[in-house]
Amino acid sequence: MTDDLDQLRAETERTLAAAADLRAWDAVRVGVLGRNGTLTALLKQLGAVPAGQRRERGAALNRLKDTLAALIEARRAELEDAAFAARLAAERIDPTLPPRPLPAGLIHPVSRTMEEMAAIFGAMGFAVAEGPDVESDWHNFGALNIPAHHPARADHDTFYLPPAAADAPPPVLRTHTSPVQVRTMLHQPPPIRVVVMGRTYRADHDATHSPMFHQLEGLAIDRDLTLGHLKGCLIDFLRSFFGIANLPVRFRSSYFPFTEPSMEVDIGWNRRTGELGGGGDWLEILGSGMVHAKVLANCGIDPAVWQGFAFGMGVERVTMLKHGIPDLRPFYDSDIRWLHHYGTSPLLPALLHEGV
Ligand code: 2NL
Repeated sequence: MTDDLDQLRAETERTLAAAADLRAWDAVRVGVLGRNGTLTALLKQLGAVPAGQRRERGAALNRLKDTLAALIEARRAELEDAAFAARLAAERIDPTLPPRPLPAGLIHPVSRTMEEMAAIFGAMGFAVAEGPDVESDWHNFGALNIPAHHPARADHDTFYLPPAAADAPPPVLRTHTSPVQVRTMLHQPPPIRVVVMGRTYRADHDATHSPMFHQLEGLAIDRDLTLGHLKGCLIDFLRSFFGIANLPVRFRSSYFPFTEPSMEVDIGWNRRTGELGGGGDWLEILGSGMVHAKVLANCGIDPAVWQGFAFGMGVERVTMLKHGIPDLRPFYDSDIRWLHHYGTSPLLPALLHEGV
């Protein structure tokens, strides 16, 4: 009389084994133990069993129910394990693979030069100052002893901007970084030692001039500074910047409206090979001088007590000389091939060009 129970057990084992996923498994579970399940139906029929057999039949059905529940639960664990194993296999990663190369950014040669300049002058005690690109006529020219109609104005090819009022002098794009030194003198009592690096603008565009370029200027003011301090400072800077310990440096008398006396500075090179050093030729590299007494007075500094020196140079120009870059124009072309050639990695230099 237990044939039908053995049969149900065998049938359940077969359908469980055939259930390939948890969906099929659940259908089997409901089909056996659910409200309309096969085992549930047998339990419901228990009342119709003759009284003499009911007890034994009931006990057998309960044992079968426990057995089937255990089989069903075991199959579920099996299917879950299989599903997890399949997921692990599908999502397997190989941690030994090399990383995909990331596109690495590069430092522009102008930025690199300015960082080096800040480091060299920083070691000599100069702070770095910054100021606006749009300046008043007075900060850019007037304070620097370049009044309106002064011939030096013509050299500057100034970009004038719309004036604030009809009778006001138009603001300008700064033609040099000097207005930042002017602002420093106005706002900070001497002694002063600052360098200023940044964008400058002149309405001039050809193979060797860009309407936007970068300058470095320096200013030192103290009670007893002399031309000797100026010379020592600039010789040290040039030899350090170009990395040539015995680089010849020559000071040549010149004229700027904002310095007196004024000197242009030349370094030694070989005109034929372009190599810097003792090549017998001279190359003009920067302008300098003792700050004009009128400029000090314009900026609220008493020229009877304080004096100092100042200098200026073009950042692109010294960068081209240092790294043998032949053409100015690609500096602003944003051509990634040029940057890969002349730029520097912000990461380990050894990893440059390795795509890391
Ligand atoms: C050059 C020449 C120079 C200065 C810049 C300066 C600034 C102040 C006062 C006095 Cl606030 N001088 N700057 C002085 C001499 C030369 O630059 O050839 N630049 C590219």
